[in-house]
Amino acid sequence: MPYQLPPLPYAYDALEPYIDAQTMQLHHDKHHQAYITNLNAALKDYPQFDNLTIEELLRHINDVPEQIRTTVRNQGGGHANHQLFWKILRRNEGAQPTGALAAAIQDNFGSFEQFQATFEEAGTKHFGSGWVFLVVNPANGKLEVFSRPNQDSVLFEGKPALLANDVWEHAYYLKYQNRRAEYLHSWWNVVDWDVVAHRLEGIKAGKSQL
Ligand code: MN3
Repeated sequence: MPYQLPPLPYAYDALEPYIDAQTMQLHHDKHHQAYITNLNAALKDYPQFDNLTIEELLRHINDVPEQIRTTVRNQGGGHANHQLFWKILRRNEGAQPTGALAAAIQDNFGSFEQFQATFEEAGTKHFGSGWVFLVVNPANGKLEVFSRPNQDSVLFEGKPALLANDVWEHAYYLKYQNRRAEYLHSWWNVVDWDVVAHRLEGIKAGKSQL
């Protein structure tokens, strides 16, 4: 099978108390696995895509045959979004961005606090399931915050993500129930700013974006 679930790079309880262990276990082992299983099933009879990374596949979503394009879009987007999500999480003990990342956030949003407010608002106001992203717009190098529905990937629009938060109910409902805004606010405690800073360097250097 071309795509496999990467192991979670830390224990299920590593993000407690902000994200609970049961949510992490279900989210990684069941939800993320399901996107991969369904993606592989959709691609089973299309060996021409066997050697593509998930990033290459999504960047060229319009080359995928129409019969399976919607499935690849949803399930492949789900795989890519979750792969990014696990990578940028770590209990940060109140740390904030530093260096070039902090400067870029300040330049684009005025302050770290304003950036956080913009990101939380995008997540709170997003109707239904989806994701909130912080991306680099390759056209002008500016940082942008926006939400996208379902499992849409920012790779479809060629905008590499610095970070992303999952606002599907499966990401927070066990602990936060209907309180999505509280989840979004609490989530800042588990963003690994070192990884995000490293991603910004990589994006500027034109490296892989997943
Ligand atoms: Mn999810």
